[in-house]
Amino acid sequence: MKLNTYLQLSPEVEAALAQGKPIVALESTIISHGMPYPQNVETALNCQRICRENGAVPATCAIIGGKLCAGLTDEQIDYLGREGRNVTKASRRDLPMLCAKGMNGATTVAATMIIAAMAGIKVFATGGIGGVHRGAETTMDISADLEELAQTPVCVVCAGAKSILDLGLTMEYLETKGVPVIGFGTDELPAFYTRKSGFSVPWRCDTPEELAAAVNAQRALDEKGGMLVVNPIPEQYSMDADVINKAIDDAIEEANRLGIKGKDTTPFLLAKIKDLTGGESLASNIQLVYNNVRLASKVAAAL
Ligand code: PSU
Ligand code: MN
Repeated sequence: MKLNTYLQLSPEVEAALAQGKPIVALESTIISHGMPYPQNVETALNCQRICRENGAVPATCAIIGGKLCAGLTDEQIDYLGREGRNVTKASRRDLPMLCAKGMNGATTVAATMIIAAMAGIKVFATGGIGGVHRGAETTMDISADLEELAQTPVCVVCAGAKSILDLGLTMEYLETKGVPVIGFGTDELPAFYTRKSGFSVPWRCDTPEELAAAVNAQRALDEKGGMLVVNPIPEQYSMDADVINKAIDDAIEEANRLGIKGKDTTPFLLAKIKDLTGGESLASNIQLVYNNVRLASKVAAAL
């Protein structure tokens, strides 16, 4: 572990690191900006329980009082959930000022990867990653998550990316940046709410052990560089493609009409899609996160 005055490990995470126990990092923007209260807090606490049931110690990450925290108390998770969008959504560019000012922040995939790598945590589970937004050829809206995957040694388990993004351009970007993208039990990029996107992934693994071997090989080959595991939503929770794609198109149209931009785009779209699907998308979202936490825990245990 790289010593850093801003890093703060919970006693449980610190002990797990010292004992070499499997650990899974979890993000917190999904709590504050990705889901409504109280489902966000329930989901975050269930993720921690599912981690433990699968033999891993959960390390939910956030910035609290200017410290980069790995491992939160239930009270801290409840705070992030209740405050919701009032908490700063924190990506890489926000960390210096949040630390310097002693502020709080909910960490995106990028910022959570930074904290995990600092602590020495190799596996991280979430729902969806940020990517190249539709229309990025004019807005240049490309998530810092992609740059982080290129430069920070953490294996991120997600359910693919939502088609609020341009999935084709997102895959191209990951290829350019040299990020291994591995389908779990699939040759196709899952589209978050659905198991298929029409885009193929370069690599496939069918067991957690195979994924662990890939992580170990990557660490032997390179100091830096993350990995993206795309794990399809379980069949029984996947949504009808026409229904979800219509909701996504309508949400994007409204975002454009209201002039929503930058870091507000993803949270706006997520909330709008939930409203438009009458909550069905939230139920799917929660289940796919649990599915990713289960897989990440098994990978961490197999390392
Ligand atoms: N996509 C989702 N759910 C989420 C996010 C993305 O389906 O909660 C969050 C994650 O924290 C991700 C962040 O890292 O949004 C990306 O935001 P941006 O596109 O502004 O980088
Ligand atoms: Mn953006």
